[in-house]
Amino acid sequence: MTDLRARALEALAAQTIELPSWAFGNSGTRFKVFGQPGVARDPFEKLEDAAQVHRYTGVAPRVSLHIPWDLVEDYGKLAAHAADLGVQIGGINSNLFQDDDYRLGSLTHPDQRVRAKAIAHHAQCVEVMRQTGSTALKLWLPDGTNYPGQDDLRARQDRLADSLQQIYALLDPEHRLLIEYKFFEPYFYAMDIPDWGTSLLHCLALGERAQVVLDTGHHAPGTNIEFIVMQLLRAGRLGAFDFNSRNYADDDLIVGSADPFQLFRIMNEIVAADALRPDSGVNFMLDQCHNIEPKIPGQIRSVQNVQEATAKALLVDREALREAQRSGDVLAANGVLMDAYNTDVRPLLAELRESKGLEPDPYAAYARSGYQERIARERVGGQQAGWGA
Ligand code: PSV
Ligand code: MN
Ligand code: MN
Repeated sequence: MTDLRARALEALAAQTIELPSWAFGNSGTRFKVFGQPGVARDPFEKLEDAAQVHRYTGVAPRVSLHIPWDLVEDYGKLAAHAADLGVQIGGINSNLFQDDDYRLGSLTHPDQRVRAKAIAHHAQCVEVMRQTGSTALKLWLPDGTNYPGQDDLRARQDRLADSLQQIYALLDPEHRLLIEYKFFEPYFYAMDIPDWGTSLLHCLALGERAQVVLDTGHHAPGTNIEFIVMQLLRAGRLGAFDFNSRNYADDDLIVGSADPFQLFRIMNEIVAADALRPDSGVNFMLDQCHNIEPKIPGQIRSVQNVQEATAKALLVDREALREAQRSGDVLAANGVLMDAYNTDVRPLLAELRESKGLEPDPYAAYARSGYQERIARERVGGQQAGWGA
């Protein structure tokens, strides 16, 4: 157990979690956006807020950008600002879902001119990558159809394959293309990349630097997400997570809030495949919007939830598990997992933070810092996150 604990501490010390810039702007549902005092007014301030999360947790050194939500004139300046704050720019997310031209699709659109426009947007994103030092282009395809017969499902896949090939060709050798899937919304009959299988098929056709993004909120209820994690790891194509929690739809709530056991089961597959290593190629990102809860504490809580699930997964006694599995002892095998899941890992994480010179409780440390009161005083007219902006 002491060995396991020591190894867990070592692995946790190397873990990093990427934050989404859009978690720091005002956001809401299609019904209402609740503004919050002190919310970031531009991408520079979003980075400042993200840096607070890193400051108190010590494990969130990267921030994903969303283009055009995070449009600035000088990306070199934005990257330098990040560096000054002790963080760096992570993945660049493209946006194919807020333009009138995309009513019938973007990369799958029947009209070649619309497809060309959507591809050109990715050229712009690659330029942002070059200027910020980002190495991941993340593409979520919002295309789909609402009615049977609306368009030819197969022709849409062929057009998509061609568009993706053109985007892949834009990348520099150190760049990766991360392709996200989602089973519904904004279209409700057939999404063009509804599932991991479709995403994987496109990635396999493109080449080794194309990988799948698994957003935990993008599956039907009851889906065994850890099975998908295992399968993508097996294929060497799990590029990243978009972590969030889902009760009903694409809820984008704090990861691990509804089902911490699911998060543990996911992290268990990650640890079992030795994919927690910083060089494993799997990027652990958050994709969340904090609608009613304060943004920075919301992200701190999310980071802590991922850390707790990871710590529990690291405490699984793999030897005992293998032995129970080998001997066909169903309940003992399950018991090994449950023992780890039921461990209170908060003292272990407090120890980890103290070893890094951090306060043991990042949430309380941030609350005491006075930062929230300062931004509420100084920032007027906070920015709305992308949705509905
Ligand atoms: C789509 O639902 C998605 O999960 C994609 O990752 C988008 O980029 C993100 O949400 C925006 O919040
Ligand atoms: Mn996502
Ligand atoms: Mn989503």
